[in-house]
Amino acid sequence: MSVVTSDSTSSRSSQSPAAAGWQREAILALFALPFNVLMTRAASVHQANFDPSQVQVSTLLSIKTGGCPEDCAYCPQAARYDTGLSAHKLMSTEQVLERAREAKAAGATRFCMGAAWRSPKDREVAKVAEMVAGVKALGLETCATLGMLKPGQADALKSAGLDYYNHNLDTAPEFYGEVIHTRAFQDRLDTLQQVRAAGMKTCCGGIVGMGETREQRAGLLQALANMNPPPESVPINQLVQVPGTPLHGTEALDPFEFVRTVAVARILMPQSMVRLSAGRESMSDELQALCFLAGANSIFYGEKLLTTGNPDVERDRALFARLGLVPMPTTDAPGTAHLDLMATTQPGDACTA
Ligand code: SAM
Ligand code: DTB
Ligand code: SF4
Repeated sequence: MSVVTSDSTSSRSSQSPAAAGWQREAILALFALPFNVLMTRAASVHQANFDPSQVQVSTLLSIKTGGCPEDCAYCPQAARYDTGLSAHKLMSTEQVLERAREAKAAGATRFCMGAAWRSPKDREVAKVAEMVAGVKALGLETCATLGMLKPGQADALKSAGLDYYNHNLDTAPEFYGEVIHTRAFQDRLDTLQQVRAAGMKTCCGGIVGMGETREQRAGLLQALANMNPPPESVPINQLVQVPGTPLHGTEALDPFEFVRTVAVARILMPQSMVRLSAGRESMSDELQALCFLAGANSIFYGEKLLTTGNPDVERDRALFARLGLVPMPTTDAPGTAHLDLMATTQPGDACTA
């Protein structure tokens, strides 16, 4: 019996990106490591860059739901798919602030506002900017995901106090055309460029479990890691399969392959927050624990993502307690976040974003 004592990626050339960035072969070699070797590697990268007991906690709110003209094959909010979703127009600022206050009381430090737009109009950006300013004034970090941005819009959001803009690559450039036809991969890079130019941090990741190959998962991570600089926040979503969307019925991804994807993301982007994002509701506590060990250090917290379910806050509080995890203080005000996720809650005080 042979014993694995080293691996093919331990050479300097493949362990860190060359000037040209991460190469696909080096990333695939990481994916191919024995599971325990990959986990050990990812955990040590995590530990070298973060306190591994800390997990950043964000809450999502859909501020404008459904009726989207795009054709993203995974998305329940695309108007062209019959998913039974009830659409709603842009919420009022006061409604949004009420939800942000609830999120803060439940222990979130970042509040992310999502809108089912292809690209917002300037007057819509002005309304969101008002919400951003109000959420920021509550002492929360702010994030928004509104679709593609036109020149000037990123600046308006930054001026209002937006910390992060979420805009995902979603998948590898070579698989992208099988998932989305109404806008190009390059459009996404262009929006991200505007976000950077406005001085905001980027939250950018993708979805796995859409029928892509391992090579394509590596391609997504390659595109993310080779951004200069890489995104500060990297959401790794597992496809939430919604009846009526074209991807409903896609063969499920092996959970260990999902964990491998998280681990490789951690190794490629050592200083980014890697978010265990959509898909947690269907994951066991044990699987989530493996993802945290692999270097995930951020979650969405609250019973709902945008339109689909997320673990309820009681389950997450219990999970944090079982694993000895604690909420990460915000970078803006270190040490000020006292997120008593383990506290007993009263009915109705949980974030229902
Ligand atoms: N409309 C904007 C856009 O597409 O950029 C913002 C909202 S959109 C719903 C934000 C992200 O949610 C998508 O880029 C995708 O990565 C993720 N998402 C949407 N539906 C999903 C699903 N069923 N499973 C996992 N992630 C999903
Ligand atoms: C991200 O990467 N995942 C979040 C957030 N960014 C906006 C959205 C997940 C959406 C899952 C499907 C839904 O709830 O509609
Ligand atoms: Fe629209 Fe965004 Fe959903 Fe695509 S992912 S259909 S752009 S809401």
